[in-house]
Amino acid sequence: GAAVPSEHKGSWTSFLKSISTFSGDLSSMTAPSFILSPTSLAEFPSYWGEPTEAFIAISKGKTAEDRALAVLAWFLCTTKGQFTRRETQTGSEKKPLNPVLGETFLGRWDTPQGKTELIAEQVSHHPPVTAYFLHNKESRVSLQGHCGQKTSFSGRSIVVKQVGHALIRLSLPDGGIESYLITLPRLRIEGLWYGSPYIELSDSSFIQSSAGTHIAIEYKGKGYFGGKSHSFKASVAKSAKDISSPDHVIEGQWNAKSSYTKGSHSGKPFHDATKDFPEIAVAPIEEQDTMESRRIWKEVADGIRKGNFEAASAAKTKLENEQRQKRKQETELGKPWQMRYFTHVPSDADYGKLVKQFGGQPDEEEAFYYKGL
Ligand code: HCR
Repeated sequence: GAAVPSEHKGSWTSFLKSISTFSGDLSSMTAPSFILSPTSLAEFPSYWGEPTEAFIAISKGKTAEDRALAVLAWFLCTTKGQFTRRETQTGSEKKPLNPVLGETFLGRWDTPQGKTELIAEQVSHHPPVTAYFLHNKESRVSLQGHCGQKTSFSGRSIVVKQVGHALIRLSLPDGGIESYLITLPRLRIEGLWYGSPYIELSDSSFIQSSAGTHIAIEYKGKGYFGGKSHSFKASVAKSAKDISSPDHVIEGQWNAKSSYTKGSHSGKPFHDATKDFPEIAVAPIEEQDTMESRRIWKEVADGIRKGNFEAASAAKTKLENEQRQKRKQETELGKPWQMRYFTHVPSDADYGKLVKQFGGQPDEEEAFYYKGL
């Protein structure tokens, strides 16, 4: 990776010092300008939709196991964008813009199988929480979820716990609904001391189907499972209690390729994320609503892109003041801000049921349900 440019060495060192004693909300942290991204965190849910064909293919599975494997293949395909896109595009992970309350990100992918639509809304500012809904009507598959982050510092890296979960819902031809709980992996931001941060995944995450199928995914970096970075091992079993003798094991690199290493398909390829997936199509900024992400951040983003950090910072200060003003007014009028597209559910029953099926820790019971259906 690129080393810290000499003119930035001082600011990077003091940034590292400040994060080493920091715990909580990374978004509130002032980072040196060369590490700033012109993209708002509100756009990140679009990574879930980029492997559009794999998302739609979930509905094509004939058996519950086929569908669970399709959910896993789609999930793995999304991780490449989620955790490596900024690094592959710019040489290092970057600090995204912290969305304002009520900021939205809307877009779609058009494919021969119909339109796949994304609706994302920033439902909390401090700490940042983004709620999202992705759906393809024709194939009757949807994804609903939310994500916040808890960060801490450990040794040489920042550890980010993703707070939230995602649920796939699929209408079956017989009228029933199958759901899949997707828990979110833990991230480590590495490479900080070299000034070129990148993401590695650690520990494990799970996919639990309402039909019983349980998938446990273990993540390892360089030096484990075959030595490569971004490695994983997924075990697929009929139910959580059978996970120690899985029907399938799949191993490989989540950002690239994997194959079956145990079970009836052993030796066959599994997922392939080596080609680039199509990015979301978004309305031109002039046609966007005033709360849409790229419209809100236009001046700040232009400043960052052109390296005019004074302009970016002035535009950001203006935006922050406007936001403070809005919140103050709402308090004075006794009219608190309301979500536009989502409803807050303090304890999500679907989540509770699926967590119980695999004996997971029900620590993120809240959910945000899309209002539009
Ligand atoms: C941790 C992170 C902000 C959150 C990003 C999340 C967790 C958001 C939800 C997506 O579905 C998945 C996802 C992917 C990103 O990899 C992750 C970001 C990576 C870095 C960023 C920090 C706030 C930036 C800190 C500044 C650094 C570069 C030192």
